[in-house]
Amino acid sequence: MSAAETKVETRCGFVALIGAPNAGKSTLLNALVGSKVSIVSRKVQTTRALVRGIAIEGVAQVIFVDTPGIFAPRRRLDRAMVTSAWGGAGDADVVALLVDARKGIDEEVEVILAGLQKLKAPAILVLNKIDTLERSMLLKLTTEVNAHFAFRETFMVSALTGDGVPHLKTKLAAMVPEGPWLYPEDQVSDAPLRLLAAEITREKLFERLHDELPYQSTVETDSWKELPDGSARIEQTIYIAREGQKKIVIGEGGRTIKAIGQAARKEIAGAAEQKVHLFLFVKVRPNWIDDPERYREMGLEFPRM
Ligand SMILES: Nc1nc2c(ncn2[C@@H]2O[C@H](COP(=O)(O)OP(=O)(O)OP(=O)(O)O)[C@@H](O)[C@H]2O)c(=O)[nH]1
Ligand SMILES: [Mg+2]
Repeated sequence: MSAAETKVETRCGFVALIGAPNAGKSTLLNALVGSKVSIVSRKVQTTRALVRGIAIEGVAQVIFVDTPGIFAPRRRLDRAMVTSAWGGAGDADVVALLVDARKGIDEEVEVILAGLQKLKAPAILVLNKIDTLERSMLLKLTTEVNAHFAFRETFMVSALTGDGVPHLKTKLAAMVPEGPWLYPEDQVSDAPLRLLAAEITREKLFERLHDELPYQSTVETDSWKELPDGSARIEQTIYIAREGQKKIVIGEGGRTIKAIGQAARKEIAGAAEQKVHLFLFVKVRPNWIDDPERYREMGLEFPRM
């Protein structure tokens, strides 16, 4: 074969981002992809199902898989989330464990480190949130974590500032196997817009509601109608568990739901690249957390027990 005929081998593969709740997995996914595909909040357990974000790096197409945080599950929903996270890790070509560098190794991280032994894919360590501490602390932490599990490599990043993210992306792109790209070049997410829209509204709920409420609620897009003027009419339902929670979600004079709706509408319009009319409905469903239909909507397997 002459030089002119030399074919460039493309690469394509899945990199799962796993870690304890709040480690910064979704923030890192968005930074790697360069676009917001997964919701983020200051609260734990924000991500509930696998979220794929697609990035191109040289000859490689990398499908980053954001996963729910891994923790000791109590409720049925928790179990479904943790199972989905380990499932995402099990199916990946490379597993990246994110550790909040400020927190270091705690009980949650120890459990994940033990679980890594069962995976076949190569694992790398990503110390995240390096903007929050002295560089000198990082070396000690690297040694400490690697004593629990022999990672292929350790990276230090700030998903928030972007520090170290391009380097990490280049290295991960070289680790995925050779093969044809699975998605069109300009695609950053495989999620349908109606699901992304529900997630955006859920993010606004997580921002504005506190205590148990975010964990006892879920959001679904019921309808999405294209109007003749090019705008979309979207109806969503916020499911909550108790009647008493309704007045908190709605707020005094409807203030809370209005703020949630306004913030969500703006962001959904940006994602859909069209004008959006958003209608939010609040429904009390004491057993939504045990309803298989809600899990299907979220993209989760329904755990029998
Ligand atoms: N200072 C700092 N904060 C960060 C960084 N990365 C993420 N965060 C913050 O950490 C919080 C949690 O971020 P997420 O990306 O939602 O974390 P997650 O791991 O996806 O959390 P779950 O989905 O709940 O498991 C948010 O407030 C982020 O802004 C970082 O590099 N530096
Ligand atoms: Mg997340």
